[in-house]
Amino acid sequence: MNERTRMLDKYSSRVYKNRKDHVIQIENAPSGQEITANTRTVPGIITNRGCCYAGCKGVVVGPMKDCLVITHGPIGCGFYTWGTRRNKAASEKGGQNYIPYCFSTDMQEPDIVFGGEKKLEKAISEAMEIFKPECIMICSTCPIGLIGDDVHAVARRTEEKYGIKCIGFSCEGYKGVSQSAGHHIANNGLMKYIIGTGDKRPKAKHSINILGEYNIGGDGWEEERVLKRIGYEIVTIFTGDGSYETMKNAHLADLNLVMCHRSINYVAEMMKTKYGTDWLKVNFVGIGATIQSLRDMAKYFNDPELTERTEEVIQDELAAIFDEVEYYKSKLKGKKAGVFAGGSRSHHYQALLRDFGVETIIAGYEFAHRDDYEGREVIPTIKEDADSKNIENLTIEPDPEKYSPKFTESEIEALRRDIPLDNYAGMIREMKDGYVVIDDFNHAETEMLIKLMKPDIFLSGIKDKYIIQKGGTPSRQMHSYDYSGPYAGFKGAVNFARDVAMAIYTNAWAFVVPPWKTQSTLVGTVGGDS
Ligand code: CFM
Ligand code: HCA
Repeated sequence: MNERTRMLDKYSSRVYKNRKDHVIQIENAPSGQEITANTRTVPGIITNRGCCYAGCKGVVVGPMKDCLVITHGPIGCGFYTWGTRRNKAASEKGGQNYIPYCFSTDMQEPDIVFGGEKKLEKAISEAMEIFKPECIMICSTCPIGLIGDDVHAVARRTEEKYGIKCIGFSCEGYKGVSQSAGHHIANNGLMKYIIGTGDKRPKAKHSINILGEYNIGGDGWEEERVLKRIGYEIVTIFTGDGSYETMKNAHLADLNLVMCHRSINYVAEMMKTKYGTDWLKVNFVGIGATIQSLRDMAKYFNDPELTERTEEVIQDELAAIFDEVEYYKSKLKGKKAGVFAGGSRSHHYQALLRDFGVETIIAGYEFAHRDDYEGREVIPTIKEDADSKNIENLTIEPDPEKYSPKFTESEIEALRRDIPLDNYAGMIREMKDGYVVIDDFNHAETEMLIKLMKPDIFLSGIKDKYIIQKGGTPSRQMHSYDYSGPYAGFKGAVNFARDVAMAIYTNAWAFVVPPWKTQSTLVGTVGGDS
């Protein structure tokens, strides 16, 4: 029995039937094994997944700093998405930055009974009075959909009354099966109402947008630092430290870089159709991966001066971190890791771990789709179920005035052979024989896999970090970085290696023996004798 079978063996036949297709153990690598993903979680199983509202508000639209995002719902939902994700944002001179705030209508029982639109309108008028934002976003939570408040009508009335941009998102938590539905709903809103409405052209010779970079722990700033050194102009970032003000002009950039494809591939595809903007898959997590991405970008622009500058910056950045990288390699080489995160990180971080000689023997996603595991080419074979049909798919046509592709179709074909243009590979094909890949992982499976496969470190999130750590395996949060970071780019790689080495070499919990292992904790008598 391999580890996968031993783990699944613990389940009742009903749960086994569901879970068996979500777990694979790699055979004949590089393997094209199929996995089941993006389907409903087994009720009560203690999944790590979040909801549609978390994906829309918490992940995609929340980080836009000059947008005042109101959570229409009970206070817990707003509170949950208030700062915990560590998407950093800096105030522009004279600009607005609402990231430190938490705006909510704080729906109470009478509002649920009698309707919450009035309360929402009152919240908007207070927001206008105090902050005067250029853009308000309204994000719906579960009860809003159930009672039928029309947030889109409120958004229209707000635009008429105050002459600002106001966008409603019907991202009720229960829509779809995870955060992923919320990503799609948010992408649709940005595409419909913001992208393409500005006219500020970039000044530099080569301009880009970064899609799917949320500036967690300052990752986006580290990427920007390197990209600016090379000479790129960044028009806008989707959406970490990003803004409504700059996103309006996104269609005027030369190229879209796609960092987290799971959360933003919809915008990338829609912009390609509407404006002819190409998208290139990049990964700035990992030293080797960052270098590869910078070189792919240079190939796309095919400008000798830019290529030369790219190489200069790479050499300079590598020299600056050389000693520390060598030191941490000596500490980490040969260690084994497990990585469980929501979407693309469980793939991206394998590259960074590999830089330091660490193999990822277990990897799982909370809510990825089959293409994230198996590669984008499987998309046409993915069957749509009722849950995915629930999410609107926009019909996009080329814009009669703004559609301006940079290359001809045959030039694109040639480029595609060389660089990941409108494509991303799946995680499965990069993993070796015997390694385990798991979809919509849960706490029981996490514990079982750790026992069976004994990784030296297990990288995961707040929901399971402490059970892992107290069980004696060091753990670092892959979502929030436990107050550390950045982990992206060259300098970030060193921060990551330091944190991982510290966790492995000071694994205090492994030295603690719980009392129930050495003495009986039962007090009382057996059989009624005293
Ligand atoms: Fe993309 Fe993200 Fe991720 Fe994600 Fe997330 Fe996140 Fe994540 Mo937490 S956008 S899919 S919905 S890389 S919030 S910044 S860390 S689960 S792996
Ligand atoms: C979310 C946000 C989250 C949660 C993190 C975690 C994040 O899914 O709603 O479980 O540790 O990155 O903040 O993914």
